Amino acid sequence: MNVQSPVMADEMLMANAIRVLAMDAVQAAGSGHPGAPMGLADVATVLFNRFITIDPADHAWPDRDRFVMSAGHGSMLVYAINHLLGYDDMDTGQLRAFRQLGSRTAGHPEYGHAKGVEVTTGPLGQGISAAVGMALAERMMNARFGDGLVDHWTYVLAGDGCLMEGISHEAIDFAGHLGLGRLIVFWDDNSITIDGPTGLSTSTDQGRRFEAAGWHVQAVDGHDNQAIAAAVEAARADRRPSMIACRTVIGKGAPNKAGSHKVHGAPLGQDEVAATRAALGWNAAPFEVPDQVRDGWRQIAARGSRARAAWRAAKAADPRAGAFDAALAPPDAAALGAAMAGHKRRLAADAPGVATRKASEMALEVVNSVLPNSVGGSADLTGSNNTLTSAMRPVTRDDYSGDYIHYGVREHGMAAVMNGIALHGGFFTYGGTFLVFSDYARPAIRLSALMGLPVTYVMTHDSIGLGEDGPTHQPVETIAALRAIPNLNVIRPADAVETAEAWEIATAAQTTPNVLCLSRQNLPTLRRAHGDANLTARGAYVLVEPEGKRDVTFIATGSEVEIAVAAAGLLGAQGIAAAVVSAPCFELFEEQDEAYRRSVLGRAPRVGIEAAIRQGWDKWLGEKGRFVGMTGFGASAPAPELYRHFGITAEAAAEAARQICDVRFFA
Ligand SMILES: Cc1ncc(C[n+]2csc(CCOP(=O)(O)OP(=O)(O)O)c2C)c(N)n1
Ligand SMILES: [Mg+2]
Repeated sequence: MNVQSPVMADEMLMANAIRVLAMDAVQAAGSGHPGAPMGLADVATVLFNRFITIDPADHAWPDRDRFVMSAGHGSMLVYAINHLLGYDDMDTGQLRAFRQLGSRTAGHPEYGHAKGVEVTTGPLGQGISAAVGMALAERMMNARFGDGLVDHWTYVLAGDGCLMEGISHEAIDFAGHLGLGRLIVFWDDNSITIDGPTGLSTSTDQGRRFEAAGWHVQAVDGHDNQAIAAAVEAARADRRPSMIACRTVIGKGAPNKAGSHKVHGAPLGQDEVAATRAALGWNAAPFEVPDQVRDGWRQIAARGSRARAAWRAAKAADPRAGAFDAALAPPDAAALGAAMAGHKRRLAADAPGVATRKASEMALEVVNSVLPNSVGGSADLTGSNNTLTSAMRPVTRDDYSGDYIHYGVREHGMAAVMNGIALHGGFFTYGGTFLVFSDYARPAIRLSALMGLPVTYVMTHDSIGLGEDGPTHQPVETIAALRAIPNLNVIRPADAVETAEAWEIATAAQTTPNVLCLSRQNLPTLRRAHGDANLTARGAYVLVEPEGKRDVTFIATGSEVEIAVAAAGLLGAQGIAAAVVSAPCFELFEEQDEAYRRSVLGRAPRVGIEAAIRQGWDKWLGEKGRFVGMTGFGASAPAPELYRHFGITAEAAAEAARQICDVRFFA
């Protein structure tokens, strides 16, 4: 067809603006990925021009559509679009400073840097999976607040790489099962990845793969605007989640390099940039956009602005508006604090001897009774993680008003979906699995931390203390590995009181995810004197202070605090003054002022006790310090036997202390 409609003629220019801005920014930076933005420019232009509802003047407007560039290496697509739409934080200077220190235009889109970036992407597969969480959150909010307040779409651009990554299987499967019809994924079907043609490494029929998971699937020419638009219409009309396979040419517009893996991740070079300009008939200088083209994009923003005004008017008349705003606001810290203080008081009096996973369930009963928007779940270990509280109901494809998510055996998907729920807004979200399987979720946990999302991970069976399931299930290096992730609180409570405090920290979190490491085995309540103050929030505190000067200080976490207390008792009987420090969270302890840290750690030699590897402990132990813990994998046996076998006992800890403290004693 040679005759083009005016819409399509305008759209061609609008798309070419993306192409040129992307190629010029990559050229200026001397690195980056021009191929995907150039190949996806037509799909993105049709999507924005005809469908997407967003308002750059209020980027966080709750009922906006969500746009996720899952193929994060194509970040310039997002920055170019946001520049063209008129986001006030995406001026030409930002495009010129692409990939430079201090710019908002990071190599991969980073949540919180630039407005309109809904999620940090770059690790392939994370975007599409977080988008599933966004689409689920949309339906869950819709079930609570109705079409007048919540009625939006989640659109995803995903590449071959996103669909090859294992996490995409979990997310696609889960979205199909839950019937998330508000989710539309465009697959950038360009048959190219970094190494070359996709035929080097995959033969999957992606359409049939999505269909098998219950999706609506279409295939179009990704440079045929009418076909793309018709496919989006059909996708929106279908009740299932939709995948539109868009056959595209990577680097489309570059006359010599398009269609080759050479445009995936390198500047086109001056000659090819010039040739592309000529081929596209684009005369504007780098980073200049003709007014006519800019106007086309600004009309999209104007449409979004009108939609937002209409939404605000509808909201003003909606009786649920107050509850809606409350759901989006941080949890009511005062109400939670009061409820948790009451809970702690009862615990101190009752002194239950329960596993911290059980104590977690008890604390969650309090949390979930106070927070109307708490949403829990587990990766098929509900009865082990104790994540389901009494009033919770499952979320299903027929009823999104529930608040408990059966994530299935999908740890990685669960973590990414929780990120998406948190990003969407409206819920306090937590999910559980065995601590050792946090490795299966680690890339998404890392993104929770990088994005600063207040997601809570309920990780039970946190050591050899789980016993008979053996070394496959017993974390030894896992806690150290989690502590290595910046901006992540790893909290390992010692008893029911600390567990309650851990939940108080998790619910109050705004920009830090929390991992709760919880025991399978029963533990005594060690904090018997009630105080409202949250001692766990200080990271570490003195649980037992001997009379007079300390000869030695035990520092322990979780289930090993009980052992430390017993060891201190053994030493006390021999006239050695031992203090016990409970250290549920290294990260929070590090944040305390030096005077507090010194007062807790003291001057006496120290012995650390944790049924895990030593890595990460030395900073607390000092030069003379000893460590009682694991040096290799565990074994399959009853837990008490394992503790004896691996020498993590009160006797061993007392012996380690005797070896380093200066007290002379006569046996
Ligand atoms: C988890 C992960 N593994 C590897 C990479 C490195 N990487 C970036 S892009 C890419 C190839 C992606 O191919 P595709 O999605 O088809 O993008 P296209 O080349 O078509 O732009 C790879 C391997 C990554 N970003 N994330
Ligand atoms: Mg590709």
